Amino acid sequence: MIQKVFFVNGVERNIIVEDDSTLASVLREQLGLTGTKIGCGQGHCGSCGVIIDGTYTRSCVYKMSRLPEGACITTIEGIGTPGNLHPIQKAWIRHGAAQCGFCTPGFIVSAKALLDTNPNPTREEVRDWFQANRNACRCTGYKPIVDAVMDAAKVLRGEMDVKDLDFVLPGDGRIWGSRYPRPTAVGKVTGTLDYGADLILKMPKKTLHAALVQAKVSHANIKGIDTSEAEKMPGVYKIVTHKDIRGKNRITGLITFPTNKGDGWDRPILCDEKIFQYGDAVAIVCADSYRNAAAAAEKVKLDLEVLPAYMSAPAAMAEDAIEIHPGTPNVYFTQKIKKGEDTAPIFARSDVVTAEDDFYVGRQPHMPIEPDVGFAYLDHEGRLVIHSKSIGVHLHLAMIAPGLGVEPEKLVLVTNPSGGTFGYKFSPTMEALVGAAALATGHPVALNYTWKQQQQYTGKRSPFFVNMKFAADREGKLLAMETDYSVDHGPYSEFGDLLTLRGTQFMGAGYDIPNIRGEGRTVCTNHAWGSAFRAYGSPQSLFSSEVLMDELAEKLGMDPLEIRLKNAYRPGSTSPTGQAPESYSLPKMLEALRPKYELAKKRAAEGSTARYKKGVGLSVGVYGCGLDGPDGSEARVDMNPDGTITICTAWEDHGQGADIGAIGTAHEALRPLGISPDKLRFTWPNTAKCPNSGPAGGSRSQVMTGNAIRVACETLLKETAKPKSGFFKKDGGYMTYDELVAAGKPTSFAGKWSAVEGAACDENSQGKPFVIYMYGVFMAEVTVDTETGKTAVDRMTLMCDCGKINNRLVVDGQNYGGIAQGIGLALSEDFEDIEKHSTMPGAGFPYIKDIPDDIEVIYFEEHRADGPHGAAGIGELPLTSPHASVINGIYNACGVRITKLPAYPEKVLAALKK
Ligand code: MCN
Ligand code: FES
Ligand code: FES
Repeated sequence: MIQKVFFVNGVERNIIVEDDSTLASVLREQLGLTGTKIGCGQGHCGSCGVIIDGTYTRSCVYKMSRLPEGACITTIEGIGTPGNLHPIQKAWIRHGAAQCGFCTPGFIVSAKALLDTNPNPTREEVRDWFQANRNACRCTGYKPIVDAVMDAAKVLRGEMDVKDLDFVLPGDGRIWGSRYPRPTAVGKVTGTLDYGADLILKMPKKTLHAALVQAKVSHANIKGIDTSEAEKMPGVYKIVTHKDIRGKNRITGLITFPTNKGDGWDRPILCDEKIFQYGDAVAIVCADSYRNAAAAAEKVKLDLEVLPAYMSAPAAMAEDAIEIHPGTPNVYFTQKIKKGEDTAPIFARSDVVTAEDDFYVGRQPHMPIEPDVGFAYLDHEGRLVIHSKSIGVHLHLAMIAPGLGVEPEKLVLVTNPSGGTFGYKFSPTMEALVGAAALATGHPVALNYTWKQQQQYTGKRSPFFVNMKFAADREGKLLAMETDYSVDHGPYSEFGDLLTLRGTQFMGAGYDIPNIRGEGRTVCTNHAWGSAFRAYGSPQSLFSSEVLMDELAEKLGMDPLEIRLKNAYRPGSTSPTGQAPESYSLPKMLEALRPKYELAKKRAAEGSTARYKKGVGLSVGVYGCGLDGPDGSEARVDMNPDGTITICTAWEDHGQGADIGAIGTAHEALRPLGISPDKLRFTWPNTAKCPNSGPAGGSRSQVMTGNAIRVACETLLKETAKPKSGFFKKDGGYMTYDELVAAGKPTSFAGKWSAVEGAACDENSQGKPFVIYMYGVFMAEVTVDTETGKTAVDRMTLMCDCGKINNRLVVDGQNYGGIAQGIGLALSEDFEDIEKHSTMPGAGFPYIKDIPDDIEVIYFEEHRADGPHGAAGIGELPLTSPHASVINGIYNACGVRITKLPAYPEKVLAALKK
């Protein structure tokens, strides 16, 4: 133990700390300053940033033993408070620089340290600073963060009035389509919003802390689990194994297609008979502290019979491969596509031009800065309540209740403020684990993954191995497409069939291709399980068709823009699923891009040198908003006695902006009331309190839940309208809460909406799976260093049609952040090597200097008849195909066609040498 005297935010602290404790743990656990977040815990992300005696420091790797006597520490709490925001915090809000907000306190502290030493930085100096200090953000694409720092610096230098950072409500009081800040922004920029790990520190003392016993092999039979030594370790309360689980001990994906050869009950909560992938949980040690739990977990002995591990789809498909789930073939689902005429005779014709290639998009990791976290307890009504980062509370309740052996009405799921998920939380992760532990111990149980566990034991993007062929006439009109692909979905089948269907829905999307034949298959492997990842299936599908499009253009001697323009959806076109598009924005966007594209090509030609080759690449992006078929949602609006209105939904917030999504949509629908937006409240999802709004996946919420909110608000207006009165039949206004109560009328109004035109795809992938789509055209400008093979993306342009925009800050932010993830997917991100790819730098996390500061987004707000106030979705559009534009740019720059991602420098260099 060491006694330490130091100052935090000007207050003297005199405390005793453990010899090896870090500053971050002392601030959070001993001083209760939870504004300082812990993301990676390894010095790679900067979310734990503080200032020590004027120096910006990552507190998670700073040992207390090093702290000088009397040191002065500034944390986010010392920079500004909700009632007294610092200009940097105000600038963050103004620019929408906090999405999930988990990185925000660290960034703001870092920006303060920068501006204290350099009050007048250039944008590049700001970027250099964040790069050097490893401030990482997964949501924003960094541009809004630099915008915020530049504005804050101006205010601090006295060149801008701090009031200019405030949002000013327009004269008509309307916030729809504006840059109104999201309601959670103040909590995020001040570090006062509690995320899962913060809530754990504020739990009652009897809370147990869990550590997982995990497999260190990828495939094995379990012959024994010996917990005897571990049970004797200090602080251990109970070690939970499969024997303690009351129910089926399986998580189900719920909807398994009838032609799926598995039954969907293949994912254990705690492994009983087999290990299916590295990191699989076998036991949960529950102890008085995480440290004791983790030490005891090391002592649990597993007796395993190691089996051959099939780490890719081709390996698991080999003749001699054993069944990973005995009784179910490793290839457990097949999806065909059949549109128009047979394609074989078309490809055989002598007057057609064809292109064919093989493509691979790999196991992109989601890499939220906040690792997975949650807790469970039995509440005063005897219900099991589980708090997590779930982005589908009602869905997950149904997926885990039978496995736990809990009646659905005795189970409650709640979403905590979340530091990003990007889709990995479409699958339950630790919910059933903490649930089982709470049931087995009768205590609240908390589980906070390390960042390594986040990488190794949550789902990943499923790799697609694709072969694709195009046939076109000599003028470049597409005549036919053939596809053949295998999806490596890891060991667990949940949503694997659906993902495979996405392949047939989005390969070739954006173009009118009259004749298509193809087949995709879902393959069970022993690598990381496949979960949803932003744009779900389309980055794999569109990478193939968008790179092949360039190959076809080259064979035809056509420009990549012209061939896209020739084939883009127009009235009379149909999508690969035979559906008529609901918006024909693609040709407009391509036309509008043309002058920018010509300029970009000119810049590339003029900027290239013998060593540095510049190029321009294009891609088209399309994705649906919703779950297949007639998706729908539910919402409720509650009038409150104090004149506020609560928009009650289970719209889960990953960080994308469910709060402002709900409020912006409701405010527009309630405009006749003349209510000011600060009188509208939103809800955190809770299955016991909120209607079933469905999961926040598939970019569906603005459309589905937005419509349910609109309907609920319209019902409120109808039910509360006072009769028109007087000679001119003037509007009588609307009843207040008190008036409704006095009249014995309800004060809550339900709204339900479903997409009646939707029709799920048939066995040939034909149907109308989504009523609304998002459309975009990406242009990447890249530089390839021909000596190292390294690619830099200099500039990105996106032409974007997401319908009418609810909130511009949000939509811009979604686009910048998604594009940044696309650049990562193209150049660096992977989770193939389980050890090497378990850290942020190891997995190729894009830091600020990997992402261009120059990102331009141009909107084509085509009104959607089925969208609330004309909106489509946006969340996933920016990650549909930006990576394809980067790869096409590399070819344009130096003649290297990378078809298997990521385009690591050594891969580009090897191809250059060839
Ligand atoms: N929006 C808008 N105007 C439109 C369309 C949408 O202002 N015309 C706003 C919405 O109000 C909402 C946001 O944009 O705040 C996204 O809306 P939508 O496209 O409906 O998507 P969801 O709310 O269903 O969010 C999910 C989507 C998905 S599927 C993933 S994955 C994803 C994403 O959003 N993960 C994210 N964006 C993310 N952003 C962050 N920061 N973190 C994640 O984990
Ligand atoms: Fe400290 Fe990531 S750098 S938590
Ligand atoms: Fe930066 Fe989410 S806002 S990680």
